[in-house]
Amino acid sequence: MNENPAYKSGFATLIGRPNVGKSTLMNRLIGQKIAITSNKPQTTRNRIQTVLTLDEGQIVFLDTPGIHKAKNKLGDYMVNVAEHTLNDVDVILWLVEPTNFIGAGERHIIEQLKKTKTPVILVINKTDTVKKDDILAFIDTYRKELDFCEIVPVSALKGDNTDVLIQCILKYLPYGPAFYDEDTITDQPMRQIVAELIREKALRLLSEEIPHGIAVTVESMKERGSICDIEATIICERDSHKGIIIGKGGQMLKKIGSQARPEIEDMLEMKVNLQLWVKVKKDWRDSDILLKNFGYNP
Ligand code: GDP
Ligand code: K
Ligand code: MG
Repeated sequence: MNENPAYKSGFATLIGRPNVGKSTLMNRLIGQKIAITSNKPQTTRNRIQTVLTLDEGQIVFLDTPGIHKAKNKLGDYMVNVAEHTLNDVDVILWLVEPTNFIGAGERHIIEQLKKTKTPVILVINKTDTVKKDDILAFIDTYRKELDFCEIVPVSALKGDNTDVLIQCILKYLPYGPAFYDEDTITDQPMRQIVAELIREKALRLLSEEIPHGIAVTVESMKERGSICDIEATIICERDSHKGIIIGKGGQMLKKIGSQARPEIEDMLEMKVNLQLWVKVKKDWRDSDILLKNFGYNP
């Protein structure tokens, strides 16, 4: 495919407020679940890179943590990653909710986008939740705020119009050979994906009492014949949280494990024996050393 002079390759980043559907869209575009999703903001902490290889070209997607005002060192790191990415990519996909309301979060993003020369595609997501006729008004509202190279309404959840979005992205990529082998889907280490899948289940199952204060580390992954033994630890900030994560008679921890296991099995294509532990590490979100430990390289 690299012989083809019309072949294109480049980088696209997904930005937008927390919960707008960035990870869902990226998973949809590459046709596989790599980035975890949940209805809690700040689900995505690291920069996740995924690859879509087509006959016409190769798109490398960067799913960034949200651009927002930071509250602690982890937040700081997440914001920096997102803002630095804007000038380094070929095209920016700005995802927004299907609404006429432009709030402080959107204003902050508009300010960042005004500073970059990178073309911006406005992606109006979640169109499955609104009437078709209303979408034109949303387009008009946003068009007044910034010069977009394209405006594409989609439903990441249903997959509506995402093929059109892919064609739009390709337009803005430079000609050139593929960066990655055509089988590559992500540069995330396997352990990190496993950790993220567990974190996703924990986020979804635990009540609001434990908002973002958990991390997951995978201590070991060992193949034993046709089974993979995995040991992982959920780290939380308080003793009281530890109790909630474990649950009565260990029920919550069991539930997290039994929801994460089939997805890990799907990804590894083998049976998994998952052992989960819970540990308390106070204030890990403000410690550089602990952040590094969890793979967030500040
Ligand atoms: P992120 O924080 O921007 O990465 O957002 P996520 O991808 O984690 O999605 C946040 C929530 O919005 C999840 O509950 C998704 O299922 C939901 N969501 C994402 N895209 C769509 C969509 O197109 N339609 C609907 N109805 N829900 C969506
Ligand atoms: K989310
Ligand atoms: Mg996300």
